[in-house]
Amino acid sequence: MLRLRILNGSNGSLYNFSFSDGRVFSQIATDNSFLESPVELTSLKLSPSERAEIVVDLANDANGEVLLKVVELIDNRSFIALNISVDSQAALVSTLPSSLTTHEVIDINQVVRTRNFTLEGSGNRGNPILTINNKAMLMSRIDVTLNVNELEIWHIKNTMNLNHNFHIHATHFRPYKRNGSTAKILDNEQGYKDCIHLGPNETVDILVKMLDYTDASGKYMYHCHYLEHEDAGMMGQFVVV
Ligand SMILES: [Cu+2]
Repeated sequence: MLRLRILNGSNGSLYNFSFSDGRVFSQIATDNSFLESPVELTSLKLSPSERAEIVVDLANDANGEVLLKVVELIDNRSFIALNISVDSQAALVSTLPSSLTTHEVIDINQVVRTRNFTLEGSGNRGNPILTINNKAMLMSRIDVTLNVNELEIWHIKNTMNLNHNFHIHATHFRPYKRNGSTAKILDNEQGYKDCIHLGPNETVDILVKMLDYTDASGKYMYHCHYLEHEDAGMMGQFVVV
């Protein structure tokens, strides 16, 4: 078995990873934590800055090659990300534990408030203006002040016919709902993350609780992690007090 940590380190590509022979693999961790148990997949979608850890069984590949393939979902390019040469040692079988960790059970009744973050666009292709709550990033402005240890729902709405994601500095969060439904949070998103994908016109609810970093002058960012979008203004700043 081989354990791989995969990062979409691109500026603005939505990547779908799979093995060239379509084999099943197991995702064991998200951006920030183990999943409670391995999730079996044949493909894995990651937007810019999202990470995943996977385990692939190479028991039948001794002295062969296994290719990890990427399809870029926005413009449909594809390429080989990794060419794995398997020796007889790497092909040895080991067993993946069925239980990897236990996540804190979050009591929704403890939610203190819901904040809305609306991702919007105006301008034109040559001069796009991308905003969160109708404001483009401004270094001198603090958009949100959070109280430490308070559980919040952040309701993020993508109003555009375009892919975005939402990344928060200084913390990690738990995905809660997609398009209003807890069931639409995928099995491989059921852990701690710091970036979540929003397809065109999707909404995502996440559970946020700051545990540290209290400093009224210490600014942190939240932003879309598609580079050209954050550059065009889709970013805000928060402090924790
Ligand atoms: Cu974006």
